[in-house]
Amino acid sequence: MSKLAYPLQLDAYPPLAGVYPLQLDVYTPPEYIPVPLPGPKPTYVLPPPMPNPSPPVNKEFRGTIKDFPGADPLKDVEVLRKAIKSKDRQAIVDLLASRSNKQRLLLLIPYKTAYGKDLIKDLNSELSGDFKKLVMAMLKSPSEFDASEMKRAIEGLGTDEDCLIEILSSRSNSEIKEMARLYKTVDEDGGASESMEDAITGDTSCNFRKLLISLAQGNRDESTNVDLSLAKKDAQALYAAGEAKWGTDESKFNAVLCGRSKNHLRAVFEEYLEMFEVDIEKSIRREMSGDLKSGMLAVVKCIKNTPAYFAEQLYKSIKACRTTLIRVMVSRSEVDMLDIRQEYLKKYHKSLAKDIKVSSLAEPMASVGGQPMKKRQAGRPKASPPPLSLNRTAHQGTTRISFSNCVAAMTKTNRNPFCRRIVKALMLHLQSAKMHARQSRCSLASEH
Ligand SMILES: [Ca+2]
Repeated sequence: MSKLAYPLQLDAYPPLAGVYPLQLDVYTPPEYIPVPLPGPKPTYVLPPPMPNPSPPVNKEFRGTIKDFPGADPLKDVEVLRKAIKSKDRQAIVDLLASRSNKQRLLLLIPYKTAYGKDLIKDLNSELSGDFKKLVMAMLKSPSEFDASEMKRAIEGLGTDEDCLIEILSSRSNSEIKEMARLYKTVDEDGGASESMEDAITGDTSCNFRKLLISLAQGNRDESTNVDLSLAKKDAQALYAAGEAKWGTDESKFNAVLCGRSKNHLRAVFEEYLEMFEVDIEKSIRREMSGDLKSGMLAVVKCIKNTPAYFAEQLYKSIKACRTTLIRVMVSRSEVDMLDIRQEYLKKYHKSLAKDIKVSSLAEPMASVGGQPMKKRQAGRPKASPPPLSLNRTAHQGTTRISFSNCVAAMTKTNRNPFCRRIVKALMLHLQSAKMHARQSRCSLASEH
């Protein structure tokens, strides 16, 4: 025993006959003889030089839903028509969730041409509940959907502040401007519609209103360069307007948080933390309250890390508010759903797809008429639901399954079903090969 103690004394081991010491010089590698390839020698052509040596780098696509390769609108509308007629909801899910927004919108005219009917109206009368809301959302362009969500948030019972905050703090200037343009035209009653700004003004108050109006201008500096000395000055100004002051100067926060570029603000937040040893989010929590606080926090979170903000929105809404769940899934599936999935896993140590699948199958906890929980508490006490016939409950059950399948599908990349079949076949093949290897190993072991 003592011989084997550290430091290891290698000579303490008895030499193995014929093995040690290794005689490396005995080994001679086989001579390498290049085998000439048949056919003429290939010629290499250098790729043409890039037209612009430094084009803006296109950020990699981080959504889950892409254009489905080779989708044929004429065939798609046929599938949809058949599915609507036979009430086959799964076929509707399979088709719509595997097409990009652009491809879905391209179905509207061929459907009308082929059947003389409006696809949206047909689906609207055929579907129900959250599934219907989801499908209706999927058949709007992103800006149209934003405008309709803003309209619902403002004109519905009470105000859905969370929706206003989410949309206005996360969209780009051009997206906000297009949404405001469409807001005026999106009017289901066909009457003249007021501007988005007037609607916000009429429905909100005080500093929260000022924050939303600032954001609704869609006028944020979108340059990418950062001026560090200005960042230091902004950080000092924010501290002076909040923590260092009796009360709070909210207008200073508005001016900086709604006007400056995102890159600049990231530098401001870093400077703020370094100079005053407190996170800007913590200062906002201490200085403000209510909707203003949640609004400012959303702006800061979106600037710091937009996918993380949406992961949090999903986590909060997954059980409580179907409207938010639908909005986030539809509006981010072609933007940054892959990043949102990662942030969700990082933050909550759970899979977003699994969480959505489980919770969307369950009875929604507080989604009544599309209003989040606090609206209902503020309003009349909830009337007890009318007794349901067995038939209706069963119908609601299948609708819920379709809803769940459809939202869950949006968390995954839409692959060609043909590719999926090949992968499945390969997996089966691998499994059987493994099983075969195991069996032969077992039989070998039993022989010995
Ligand atoms: Ca203060």
